[in-house]
Amino acid sequence: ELQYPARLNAAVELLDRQAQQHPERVALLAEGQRWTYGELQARSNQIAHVLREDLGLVPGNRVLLHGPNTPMLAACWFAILKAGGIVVSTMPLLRAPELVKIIGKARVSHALSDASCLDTLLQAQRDAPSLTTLRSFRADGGELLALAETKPADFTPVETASDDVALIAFTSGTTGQPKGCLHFHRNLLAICDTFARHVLRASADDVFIGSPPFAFTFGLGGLLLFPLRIGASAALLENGAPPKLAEGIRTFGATVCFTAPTSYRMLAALPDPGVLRTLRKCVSAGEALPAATRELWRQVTGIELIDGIGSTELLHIFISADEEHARPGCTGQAVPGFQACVLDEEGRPLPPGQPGRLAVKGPTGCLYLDDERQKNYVQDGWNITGDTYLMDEDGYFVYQARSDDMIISSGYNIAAPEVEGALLSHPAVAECAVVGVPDELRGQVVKAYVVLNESYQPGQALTCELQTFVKAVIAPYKYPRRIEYRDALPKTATGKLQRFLLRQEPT
Ligand code: 3SK
Repeated sequence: ELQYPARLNAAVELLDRQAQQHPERVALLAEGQRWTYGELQARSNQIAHVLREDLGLVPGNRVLLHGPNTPMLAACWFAILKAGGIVVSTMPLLRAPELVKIIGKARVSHALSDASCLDTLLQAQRDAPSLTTLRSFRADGGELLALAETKPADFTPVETASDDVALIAFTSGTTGQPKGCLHFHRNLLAICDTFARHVLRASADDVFIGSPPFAFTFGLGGLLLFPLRIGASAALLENGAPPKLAEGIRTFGATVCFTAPTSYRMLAALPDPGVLRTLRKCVSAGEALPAATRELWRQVTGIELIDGIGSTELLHIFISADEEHARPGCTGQAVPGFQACVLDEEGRPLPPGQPGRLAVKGPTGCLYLDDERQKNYVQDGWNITGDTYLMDEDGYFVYQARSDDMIISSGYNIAAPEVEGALLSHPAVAECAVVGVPDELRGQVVKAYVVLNESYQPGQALTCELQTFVKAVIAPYKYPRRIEYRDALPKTATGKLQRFLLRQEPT
């Protein structure tokens, strides 16, 4: 079991300890920037001074952080914790009405924003009376940096308790209603000391890179907390779309990558996969990993993907398998430190092989900010993640669907991701989403929304071909009776498919 001292400030553990041991080591890289641990520590100390002395922050205040992944955003992140504040992280692409909801719900008093998305935040501030104090920053200037540069490079961090709240991470999940997940200082260390330590097993020589913003906790762990915990480096990208990610991997010689399955598919299709040659560990999460994507990545790079499932509620990955223990079609086993099981509707454990509700316990857990959905998520001490899984005899968990993505057609249970996986293994299909739509005869039928690869044309002939193909890959009753072609699919800011939006469309 993980033990942390009662008094603990995660910024001290993650940044100051490393900076003390090796101030000259590179902590963060970005386009035209290279920050050592010493520099990151000094800048975060200066910003902590600004927060306390100029912006009137008192411990417990909630500070909204807004911007793409940059070294300055990272410095602000640690400055807030050092000053005793609580980080309220927001996705850079959010619109003003979404920010207004978050500011109101989290009672945000201060905000620090990258200049590139300041306008949206200023627009939100007009309808967000709690937000009184806002400063912007850029890598090479901005009002925050101008103030910070007048401050000393040392700061005495607030002695927070290990179970003081450090972070409020918002999730829109796949349903569209944002929930604020509270995380303690100790949670920020716990994810480093479970998944990262036991499954990822990176080293101080590694260079981390990836696409998710810090506001998605998959990115926060993978691109900030995990590398800093072990004194490694992180290359930060403002735009993590596959072409930029590939460029970043090449420029920074990245060795550890965190991104989603779709992105791995697109990287694998690059004309010159040689740019990926420095990679040695690749983590996939955020969406179920189709077996075809695992296979493709192995063929192109020789690397076995480390698949994982996590949640914003539990902060990071709780089921996974390292390269040696990976099994195609399985997410993995409970990460050391976590327990996982499959429960029936009454909360009774199901025997191996039977699909049911995934339940997880561990050093992190769901604590929603003022939300009645808390009682659905935590039942009898178990976190009910909303995923349908089965566990095999060896304790490997096999993903079936999000619980609300199970399609019941003519009495058959059909998992949407399985049909998606089959479609994705056809060369015409770039992306797809499968939902159940009402049907008089069968209750529901399987409908697929398909985005085609460039050289393919939609039409009846292709529809028949795809249907026949799926019937040959998985049990024929699961084939999509309806197929609609789209240019793009609806996704959350973190890249998760919003199947609920497709379900809401008239059929
Ligand atoms: O979606 C996931 O699987 C995930 C993974 C790590 C951290 C957070 C999330 C939501």
